Amino acid sequence: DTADLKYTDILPICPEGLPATREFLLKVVEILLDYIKDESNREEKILDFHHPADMRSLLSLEIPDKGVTLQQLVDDCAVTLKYQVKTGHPRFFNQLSCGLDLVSMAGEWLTATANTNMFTYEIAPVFILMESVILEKMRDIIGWKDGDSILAPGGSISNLYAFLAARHKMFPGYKKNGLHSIKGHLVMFTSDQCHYSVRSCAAVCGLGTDNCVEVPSDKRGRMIPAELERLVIERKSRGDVPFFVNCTSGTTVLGAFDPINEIVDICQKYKLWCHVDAAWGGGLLFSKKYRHPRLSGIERVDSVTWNPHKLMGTLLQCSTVHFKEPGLLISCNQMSAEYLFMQDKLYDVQYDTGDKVIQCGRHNDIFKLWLQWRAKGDEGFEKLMDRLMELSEYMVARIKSMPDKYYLLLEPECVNVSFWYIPTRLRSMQHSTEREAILGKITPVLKGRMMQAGTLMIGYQPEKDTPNFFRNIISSAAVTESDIDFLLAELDRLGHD
Ligand code: ABU
Repeated sequence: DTADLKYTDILPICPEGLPATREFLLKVVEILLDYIKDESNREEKILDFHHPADMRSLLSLEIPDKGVTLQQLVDDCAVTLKYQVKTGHPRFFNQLSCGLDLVSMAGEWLTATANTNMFTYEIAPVFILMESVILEKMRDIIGWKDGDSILAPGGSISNLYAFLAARHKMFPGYKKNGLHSIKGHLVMFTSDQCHYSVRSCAAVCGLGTDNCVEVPSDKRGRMIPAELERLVIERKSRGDVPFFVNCTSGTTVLGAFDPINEIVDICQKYKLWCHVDAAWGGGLLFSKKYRHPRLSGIERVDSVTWNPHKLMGTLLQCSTVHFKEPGLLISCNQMSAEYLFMQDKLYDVQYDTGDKVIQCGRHNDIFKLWLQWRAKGDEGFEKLMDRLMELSEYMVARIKSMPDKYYLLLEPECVNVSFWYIPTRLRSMQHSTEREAILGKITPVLKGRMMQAGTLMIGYQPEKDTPNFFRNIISSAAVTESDIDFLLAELDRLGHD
């Protein structure tokens, strides 16, 4: 019984502690399994919302002077999950990463148990080889026979790696001489719908956000290539040095795909690096039905960010960045730390991948993806992509069938469905900027009601001149048509007044 036992009674401190260790961990696993059971039960709420001060009073968060018992730790685990938002619930449509892939989760459990660092083959031989195999496969799906890749802690950092490699390619002296090696002001370009991490590259890498030029997008949120060319010419005429274009495949809010081929043509004409941020839309590369035309031309670009933790449902976090040119990552980022990356090791030190990155400690994000991919095969991911898109099309059709209650903002290219719910009192009002302004105020109120009820979660945001609207995401394998029917009926129940 773990009732009176403490951490000193289990491994590794207590050599005879195997039975207590087993009992403690099995109790924790029971709690996790109960959570998984509840999460997949549509009768269960997604969340039990409390404001921060109230939540604080429901929890015992203080760290005591003397450690608590193992039983208390088990209880702590249960309380933690009691108040956690169930992101794997079939009615959680709030973020780009939704759902709980159980094979990937099993991988994460193993990863935690192995508890190793991904910087050297020496201490992570199997995981390093898995990384090599999976990243090569992803490059092959992009359309490259060669190149190099790395897993990074999130899409924003993956985009930063692309920026750094592009600058290194154009100004190899920057690594040693810094700013002095660059004559003129570097300028980068991205659409006004891009993820904010692209602008962040300009801020953290010394360009300044004024030199991250926002290219206008069309009504569906896709970059307008003619505008890109106009802005490149304009900046060149000022004496600036354009060097990097970010093209988004699956924008965060609208799910738009910038036209890659047309953008690559411009990049080649003006000798600019072309990066594709496919953190969100990259999963559609698996789908014969949806890959084209959305991602057509991706094989022509210089680098690609692609996050398996989004559409592919790999557990958070799992982000990858890929380069067409081999050798660039190591050349750009290598610091040759002598205590870690000795060149006279027993094995081929090219497998010490930690010297390709700007961090030192590197979490193992590969095993959960490898295990999940083994389970699904390429075919399983293709089926998942097609199913998520099919469900989104179903939702769009249902919304269109009730024009008095719902207003669809645009035909989506991905699983982002952007819409307003229209309460009864506004249904007879002509759709106009005045009605949009009112709907923009109603949307957060309705979101608040959803969270209080705990039955549904959908994200909302404003976008340029468009006031707040809902952005519904279907990226969980748990979702069915009946959940979409429920979503629409529940919005009507919560918001009809
Ligand atoms: N990195 C983008 C995630 C944003 C979202 O889930 O809405």
